[in-house]
Amino acid sequence: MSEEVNKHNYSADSIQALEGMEHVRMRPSMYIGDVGVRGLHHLVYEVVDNSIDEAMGGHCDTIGVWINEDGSITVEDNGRGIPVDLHKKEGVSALEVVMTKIGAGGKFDKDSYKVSGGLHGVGVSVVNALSNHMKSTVFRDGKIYEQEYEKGKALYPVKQVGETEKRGTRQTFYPDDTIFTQTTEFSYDTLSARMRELSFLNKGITITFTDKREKDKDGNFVSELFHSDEGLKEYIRYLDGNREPIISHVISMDHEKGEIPVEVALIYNTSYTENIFSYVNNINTHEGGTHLQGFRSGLTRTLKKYADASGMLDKLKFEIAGDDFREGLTAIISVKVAEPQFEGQTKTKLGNREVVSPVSQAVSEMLENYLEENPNDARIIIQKVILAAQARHAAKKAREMVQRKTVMGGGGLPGKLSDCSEQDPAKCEVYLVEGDSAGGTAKQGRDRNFQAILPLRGKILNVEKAMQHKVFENEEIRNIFTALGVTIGTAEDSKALNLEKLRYHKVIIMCDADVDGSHIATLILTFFFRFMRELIEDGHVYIAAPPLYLVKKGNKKEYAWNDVQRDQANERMGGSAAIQRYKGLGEMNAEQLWETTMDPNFRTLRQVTIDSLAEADRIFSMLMGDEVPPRREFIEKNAVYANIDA
Ligand code: 0RA
Repeated sequence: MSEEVNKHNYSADSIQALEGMEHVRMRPSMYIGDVGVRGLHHLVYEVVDNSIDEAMGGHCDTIGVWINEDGSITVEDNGRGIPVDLHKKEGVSALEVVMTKIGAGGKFDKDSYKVSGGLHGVGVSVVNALSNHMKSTVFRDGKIYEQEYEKGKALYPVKQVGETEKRGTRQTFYPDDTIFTQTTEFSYDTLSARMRELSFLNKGITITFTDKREKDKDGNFVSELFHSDEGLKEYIRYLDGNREPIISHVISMDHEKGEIPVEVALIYNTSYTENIFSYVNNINTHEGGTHLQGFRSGLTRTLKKYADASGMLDKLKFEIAGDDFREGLTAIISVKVAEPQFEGQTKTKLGNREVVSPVSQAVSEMLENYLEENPNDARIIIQKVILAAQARHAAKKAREMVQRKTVMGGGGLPGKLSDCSEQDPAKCEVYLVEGDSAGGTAKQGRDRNFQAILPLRGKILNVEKAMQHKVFENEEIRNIFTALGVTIGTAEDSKALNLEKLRYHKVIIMCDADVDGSHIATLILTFFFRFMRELIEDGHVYIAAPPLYLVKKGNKKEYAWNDVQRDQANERMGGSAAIQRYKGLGEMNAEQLWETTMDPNFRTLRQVTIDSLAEADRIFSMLMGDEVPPRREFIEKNAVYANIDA
């Protein structure tokens, strides 16, 4: 670090910088989306993004990420090291500018893809502002430099603390618990999924991820190494590992050299679902946008042309629609855009028009080559498309039946629904209850002012395995649509969801606390994930948590949700209490069910959230299999405990 910096009026300079930083602390959600679990993990992504940029610039190949023993996070790369020399305009080191000035970003290089929308790319200074403590270590020019911060404020000017052969940057931070009031605990699974995703999206980089809070049975820290040489091609194999491919290869291409770097990979499988994941600058664009549009048009145009020329469509009595080309398709599109315009409700829709045609052309070229070289696979794909078109005709009729009943109220509400009296959807909840008998208990136990009950008969249809028209013909599923007031399909998009008339803002799945119950809950979740995803994304879906035990002695009784609670309750009662293990909701009477599972003042609801669409898709496709344990695991992993009524 240079002499000038020490001589400079150091504190005067930090004041100006602090204004922006204060704003971040005052309005954190403007910068990181929210201050819940999602926002917390976003801090890590922000720091890792900077190292990924350094790697994409060709300056480093390894990134290490640690959750430390004390719960803090460390990210280290072997890049050039953030410059520490004097930043002329600011009068302090460049490192300090990067760390303490909002918008400085650290993007000194013009050739990097900065991200102006979405949630990424807000700059590491935002992480610093939202951390109790942060420490930057730079390995550069044979020296080690260090600077520490508290709530975004530098504690001292950058100092040299030693010598080294290493190059790179290390960042360690402790999220501020006065900002992240819900939790400051990082989830291994959430971070691990993101690191895996990043390694597929940026082939060639090695990312190691280690959780030092935990050791495995051999005494080693839980750790994973992510590295992908084939990028999206490998990503597709990972995502579709539980599905059966119908063609022999993953079709892929990588146009890195163009104005707009485009990477695409796809495969067709035996399923009936369409799975397209799109990314811009490593950000999952949930709402799609121009790159997705380009992909679809390239795919449709090329396959249609091939099918027409093949004569396979000659006997078909109706037109093939865009949807038909995407049944059983799993695809990933990743583009890099210098100045992305993010639109849409969650700012995850790419708006740049100039992206459409390069993507479309790249996809066409890739497919033309593949179809030409693999005529067998080409026939298989076209046959699948024809089957999809035929099924679509059948599905359309079935869907229209749901539509008519829901929109015109023709069929009325399902007979089994016990509605509530409150009309304001924001205040209303509906319990989807496993079985008619538990449904009856819930109906007696509920507060009928705002709680509705819809009993579901046994196992609902596994939508992963069913063709679309079967889904819309299924009575239980039709009842869910009708009861919730949700309709599907518009003139432009046959799968678009209309949530405007959603009758209940809380949709609560209540099943037995056993393996069968979690299976049923998963079937319902699978249905929501495939057919009403926005309902989950908008935070409307919850899982009720019925107790496992009743601990009783004399006129004292306590409920327990796990073995520890059970033993503690027993101890409180002197150790000789009678313990009843609830085998299902049916064993509780109405009052007990209300007290434990339905009373907003007491119950615990687990809100269902989706960290990563790709990961969720992979898990649901895995659940297609007949094994129960993975289903159970899913529910436990993906339902975040949230005491939302407290
Ligand atoms: C701009 C210029 C230089 C390095 C970096 C940025 C840089 C930033 C980060 C953030 C995390 N890791 C990083 N590694 C490097 C150096 C330019 C030069 O040496 O000429």
